[in-house]
Amino acid sequence: MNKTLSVLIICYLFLGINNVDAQKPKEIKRSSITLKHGAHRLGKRTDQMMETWRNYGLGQFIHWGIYAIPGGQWNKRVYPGAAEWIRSWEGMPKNDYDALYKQFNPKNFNPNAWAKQAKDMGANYAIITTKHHDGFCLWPSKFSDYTIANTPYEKDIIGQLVEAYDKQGIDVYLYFSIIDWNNPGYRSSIKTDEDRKAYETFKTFTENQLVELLTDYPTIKGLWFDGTWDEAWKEQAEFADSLGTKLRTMIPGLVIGGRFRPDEYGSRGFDSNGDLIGDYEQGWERKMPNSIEDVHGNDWECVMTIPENQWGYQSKWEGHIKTSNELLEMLAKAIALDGNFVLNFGPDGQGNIRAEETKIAKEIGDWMAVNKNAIYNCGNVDWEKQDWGYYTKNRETGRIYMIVFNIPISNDLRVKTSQNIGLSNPYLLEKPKKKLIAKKIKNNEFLIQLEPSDFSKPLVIVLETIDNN
Ligand code: H79
Repeated sequence: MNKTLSVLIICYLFLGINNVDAQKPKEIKRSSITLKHGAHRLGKRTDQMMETWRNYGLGQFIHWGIYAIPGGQWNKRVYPGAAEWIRSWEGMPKNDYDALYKQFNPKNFNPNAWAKQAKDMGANYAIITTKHHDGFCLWPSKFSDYTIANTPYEKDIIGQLVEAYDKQGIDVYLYFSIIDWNNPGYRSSIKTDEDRKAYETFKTFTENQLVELLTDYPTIKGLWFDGTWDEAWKEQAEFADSLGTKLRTMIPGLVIGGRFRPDEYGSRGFDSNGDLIGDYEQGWERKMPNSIEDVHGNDWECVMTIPENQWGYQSKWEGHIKTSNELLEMLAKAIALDGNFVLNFGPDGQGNIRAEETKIAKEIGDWMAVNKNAIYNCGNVDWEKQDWGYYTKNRETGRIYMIVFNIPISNDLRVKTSQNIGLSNPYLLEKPKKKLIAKKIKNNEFLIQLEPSDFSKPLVIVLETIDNN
């Protein structure tokens, strides 16, 4: 055999192996590098707690802290970034920011009203900031003076919120920023021995605070980590891994996303073999996957803002403000791609949820009240996507829903089922008695005929399938 031919054959073999790799990425990739602090599990978690998480559908995010006081403005100038980042702006003197807590006294704070609003919107879980990058703690942490206990308000905000959401039957997840601009040991990168020493104290502090949160609020279901992109944190694979293990022992079933810990090469989210670290993919922040291939068979969650990029209270909302119909479309898409959708709210410095947010919550809630069956406990259908919207499928009953956002001028909605799956009796979820016609036009292809009508809200059609296999 000449040299060129053997090179070709070797290349072919490699390509062959790579193709197998593409179909079964995990098993093959697994053996590529041995990692001590990479993924500890391949594939989805199958326990009850994670089943519950998977079926939430819709969640509410709350960003609250002392950044709500300036509300994205200082000395009549508007900070162009995200309001919760205002401390990092040259227009905001650090001393002024760091003194804000002395005036934090949210007179209108009503935890039951927030929880009720989440419930009425149809949220099954809530993610609540305990501490953002500024380091200010909404709970009376023993390990810091920069907490709610030292504000004029004094009372524990997190405790009240956990109680209120628990009462509404909404599962609570605590947001925790690893970045902490207030802690003297915090470093974004470690350059000197002194930095290393300081960072050791910061690690102990971080561990203490997390243990404290799980001890004080034992009903919470998970932790939502943020601010883990620092070089300093990316070097803490061993520490973060053992801390994660410890936290998971404190609350069995605890859900922690892929953003928490790096592997020993500093890879976050996915380890150096490409396997998901943690319980679900946490990278979908203000963006969404486009197809089921983009989520690689993992659990995932999208967290979304109503304006382009404001999480904490920004008194001057600028740019495009999403409508409830746009947000419902994102929700439907998330469910159709096997994820959850979490919508953010940023209450003001007095504890009020702004009117625009309340309006959107109400509009989503009104739609959910009628159509929640197409969202809760639902996931992906492997039928060809059509332009009218999204299919979802109840994981227990197998019932398929069409969530329709675009009605063609013909009023006919095309449905292409999988092999030998027929349709009978489609009906509108909001009017179950009114049957629609599914006209068979080919094998596995139907047109669902709507009557010309003005729909102002996304429409849900329930499909009953007939398995002719
Ligand atoms: O809490 C909300 C945001 O404040 C927070 N996550 C949501 C849930 C968030 N902080 N930053 N980001 C989201 C975007 C990250 C920006 C980064 Fe960078 C770009 C991180 C690293 C490069 C900004 C610029 C921070 C460091 C340099």
